[in-house]
Amino acid sequence: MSLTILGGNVSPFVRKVRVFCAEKGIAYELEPINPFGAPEGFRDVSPLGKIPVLRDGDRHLPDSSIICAYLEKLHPKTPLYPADPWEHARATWLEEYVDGGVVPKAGPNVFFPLVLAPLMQGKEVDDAEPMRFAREEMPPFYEYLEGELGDEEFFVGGKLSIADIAVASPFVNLRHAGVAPERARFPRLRAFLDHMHGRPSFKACIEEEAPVYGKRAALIQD
Ligand SMILES: N[C@@H](CCC(=O)N[C@@H](CS)C(=O)NCC(=O)O)C(=O)O
Repeated sequence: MSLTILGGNVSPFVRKVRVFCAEKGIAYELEPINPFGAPEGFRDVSPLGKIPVLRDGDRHLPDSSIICAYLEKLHPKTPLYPADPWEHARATWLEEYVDGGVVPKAGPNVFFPLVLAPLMQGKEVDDAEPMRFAREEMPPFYEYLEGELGDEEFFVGGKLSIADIAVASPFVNLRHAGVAPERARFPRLRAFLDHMHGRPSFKACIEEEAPVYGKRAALIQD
């Protein structure tokens, strides 16, 4: 059955599903949908009006976390959820921490004003407040993630899981905005992000998005 992901490529939730598919070797098509100007009838397939939505044949499934969990069952090869119950719970908690905690702060306060607003309005915006937010309000999230990662290469169970993909995805949006956790203060998280964003799964997304959204990435300092 053919799979289609409905959603715009710069959404961290859409990217999470795309990277998940790439890591598992699942083929899909991307059907661009802007949730803020969605076609009529979009709420029939996405009752909350959000992206992504997965189309599997003639059925539709919303929500990146639900979609990834479904795809894991559908394609159990190359598992991306830990088998151990505690590790599974920890991986899905980290996914929720980022989806429900980091993205709602970083999206509207950093990524939107620095990247999307200028594109939509066609003019430069004052970056003082979004950069203050990034400097002062984001580090508690980095601190928690740095602690959870510890000295490991991956967040859970010593191998790639949904936790790593979920954590790394919104940091692509921050990167587009010219923001990254300070390397001296968060060395392990920063090394993790370098490694994740260099994987072919993330790299393909970043290279696709960068020409439109990534102009500020060069501003990132260590
Ligand atoms: N929990 C959802 C969140 C999806 C979400 O918030 N997507 C944003 C785009 S990044 C959206 O569609 N926003 C439109 C809206 O809130 O109306 C998921 O994991 O898929």
